[in-house]
Amino acid sequence: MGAAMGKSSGVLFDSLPSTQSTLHIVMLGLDSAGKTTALYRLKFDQYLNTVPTIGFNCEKVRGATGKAKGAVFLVWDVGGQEKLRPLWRSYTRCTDGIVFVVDSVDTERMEEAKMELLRTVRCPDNQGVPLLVLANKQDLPGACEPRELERLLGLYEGVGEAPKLTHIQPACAITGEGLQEGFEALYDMIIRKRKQTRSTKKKR
Ligand SMILES: Nc1nc2c(ncn2[C@@H]2O[C@H](COP(=O)(O)OP(=O)(O)OP(=O)(O)O)[C@@H](O)[C@H]2O)c(=O)[nH]1
Ligand SMILES: [Mg+2]
Repeated sequence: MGAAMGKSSGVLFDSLPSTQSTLHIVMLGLDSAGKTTALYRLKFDQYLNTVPTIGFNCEKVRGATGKAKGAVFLVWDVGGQEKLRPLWRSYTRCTDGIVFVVDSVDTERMEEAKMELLRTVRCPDNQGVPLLVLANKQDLPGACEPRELERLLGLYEGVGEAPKLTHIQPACAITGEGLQEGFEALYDMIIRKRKQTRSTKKKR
């Protein structure tokens, strides 16, 4: 997060083609969930030590797998400490997708994570915005499985017949396992949502 990182990201920014539209992604979640670790793993393909984020980090990240290969994501990683959470709303305005990172071993704060997630998805600005839940820290013993997390976070509560634009992905931000898969799923949801929006517009 030091000056060196700012410099190198500047170089990478310049090398991206301008022809492809960039997808805006906001990464949220309680403090210490692993957001910044995930961002740097995706960006630099290595583990980088982090400090708690005050404010935000922002990096351009490229999709590497499946249909998302070559897609460009502008990822905003926002600090998750309680005092910073009121700021989340200003980042989710006009975003293409939300990534909510959960520490899968932090069962004590799962209810708190659920509350913040609900607050986020219920925000009028975020209605229908594709959501990727990263079930992070799967490398640790006792990590909650995605199925269990789905239940604890109430992911599909109140969802009727229609499949919600939500995906849960087990991950380990330290090794990078699951991160690209997660972004691929998010990319798919964003494309699906765009198609839906286009066809409803046509019907009008
Ligand atoms: N074992 C394990 N530790 C992880 C993983 N991801 C992150 N961590 C550790 O969790 C701690 C917090 O990680 P950060 O990426 O700084 O968390 P954050 O979500 O950005 O936190 P804030 O910036 O305060 O919102 C660090 O010590 C990371 O090394 C993971 O997948 N497995
Ligand atoms: Mg951080």
